[in-house]
Amino acid sequence: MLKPKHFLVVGIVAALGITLIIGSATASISAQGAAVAATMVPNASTFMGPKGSQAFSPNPINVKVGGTITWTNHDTQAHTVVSGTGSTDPNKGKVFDSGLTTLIQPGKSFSHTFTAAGTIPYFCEIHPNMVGKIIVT
Ligand SMILES: [Cu+2]
Repeated sequence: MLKPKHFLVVGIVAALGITLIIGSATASISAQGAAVAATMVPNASTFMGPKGSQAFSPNPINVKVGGTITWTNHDTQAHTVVSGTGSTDPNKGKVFDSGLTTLIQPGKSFSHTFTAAGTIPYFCEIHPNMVGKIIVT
């Protein structure tokens, strides 16, 4: 027969065990990172000047470190997404580049996982008027 003191010890051990299980499950979820959806909007390539910042939606895109953005092309034309401020940016493509040989066709998507905090400008290499910004926190 267990004394009340023993029940207390068993209870504390069980509570610690449950806390550890919940804690490790939470850690594995955050390690996988959040999925963030974005799009190339319909007629995106015709958005010139200031309106070019509406070609990608949402803009800016907010994502946590370890999170993944998936851009889906809702336009009828193929696009790309490449990090940088424009075609002449020496850092163009340093963070990500969907590529000019593997265009993101209408209805298709491209994903990138962000591993460091920062603000990253990006654009479409076919239509440099299409610009956006990613904020990784
Ligand atoms: Cu484009």
